[in-house]
Amino acid sequence: MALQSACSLLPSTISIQKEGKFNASLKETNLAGSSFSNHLRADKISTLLTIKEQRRQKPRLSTGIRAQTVTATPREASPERKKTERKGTAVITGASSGLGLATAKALAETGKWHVIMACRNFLKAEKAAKSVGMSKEDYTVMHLDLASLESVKQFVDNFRRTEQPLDVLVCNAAVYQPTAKEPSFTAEGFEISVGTNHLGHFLLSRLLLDDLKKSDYPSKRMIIVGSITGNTNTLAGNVPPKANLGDLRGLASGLNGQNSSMIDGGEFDGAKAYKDSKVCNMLTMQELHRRYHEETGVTFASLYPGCIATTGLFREHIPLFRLLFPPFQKYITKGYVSEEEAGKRLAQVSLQTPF
Ligand code: NDP
Ligand code: PMR
Repeated sequence: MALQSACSLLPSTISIQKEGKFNASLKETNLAGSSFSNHLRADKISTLLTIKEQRRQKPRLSTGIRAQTVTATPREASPERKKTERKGTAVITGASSGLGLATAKALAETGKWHVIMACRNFLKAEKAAKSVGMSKEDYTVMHLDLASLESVKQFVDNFRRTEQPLDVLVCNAAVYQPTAKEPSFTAEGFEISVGTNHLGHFLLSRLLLDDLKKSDYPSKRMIIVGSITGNTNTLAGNVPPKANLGDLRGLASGLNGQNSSMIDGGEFDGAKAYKDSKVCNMLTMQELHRRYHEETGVTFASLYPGCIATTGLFREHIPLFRLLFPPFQKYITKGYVSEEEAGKRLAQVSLQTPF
């Protein structure tokens, strides 16, 4: 059952298998390239950068955004061409802290968006929204636990019951377990990092695609948060353990710890599982765009927001890491970005509008 759902949920990653070994060599790009491995290039997945597109249209856009798989085509009407009066509705997963919260705030502050904060901890999300000064009418908290596919389905049902349109979906939530010695598992028994970050979002994206398709908003978007650490052609991506999906044998065997809990079938490594999950996130958006953009008018993209070294993502890392990581990123790699700035970047990419 678990294997069946893993396979049926993963057309994009399974399709990579037929191309042979996939080494997660996503190109990290700075407002530029967006190609994946040569295998995928051979598969004729061609992408253009939305941000590039945006810069053509709106030269004032920040140049600091790094993106892996942002795509755009002429089919998407620009906000200038097609105006709509109603407020847009954006769902953001994991909006209870860090980047998700900063993005929710940035969207709400435009006055043009209602944000559905899709969170596993209702109270924490409510408190977080209040703490950043979001007004009640600009957001709704709805329960979503991405570590349970049942909860994902329930969330979609609940969202549909509200009868709101869906214009933008931001897949932001993630877990990172760099110090875990043993794997832990989602409700359906998948290793938790890939289960939450990839499989949970994969199901959510597939289900909500129908809702996005129905939206009459000028710019319909599905954005996922990627990471430079999944790109092995960058310095950051070469810090061990490197992302590597191998031939997907662990995924094919259920990712449930019986054979392996890693996608490539190897020994459990929490940091690698996270990086693998980010590769899957980025590939999913690229493949969804290739398959569904023409038919749905939805733009699918992924974004690396910069290194937000202060967020709760590193809560399970050793204390010394948490102490040294922010100054290391600020003063040595210069890859550091504040939560607020990263939130603005993600909001801009989600709306295709600089503000
Ligand atoms: P945070 O830990 O602050 O935020 C992660 C969010 O995900 C939290 O709101 C958390 O909820 C939520 N979450 C975790 N598990 C689940 C679950 N099972 N169901 C629903 N929500 C869940 O980290 P960041 O803000 O840094 O991370 C946001 C995104 O940015 C992630 O996708 C991460 O991979 C990406 N990213 C981060 C970088 C960085 O430097 N920080 C760099 C590159 C990418 P709760 O509040 O309940 O814990
Ligand atoms: Mg990395 C150019 C340099 C660069 C950038 C932009 C990052 C981003 N990192 C860089 C370099 C290095 N890092 C180097 C040279 C080292 C060895 C000292 C290093 C180490 C390191 C560790 C141990 N870096 C890390 C970790 C983590 O645990 C973080 C991680 O991989 O989380 C998955 C991380 C990160 N470095 C980054 C970014 C953005 C992260 C967090 C990635 C994410 O949240 O997705």
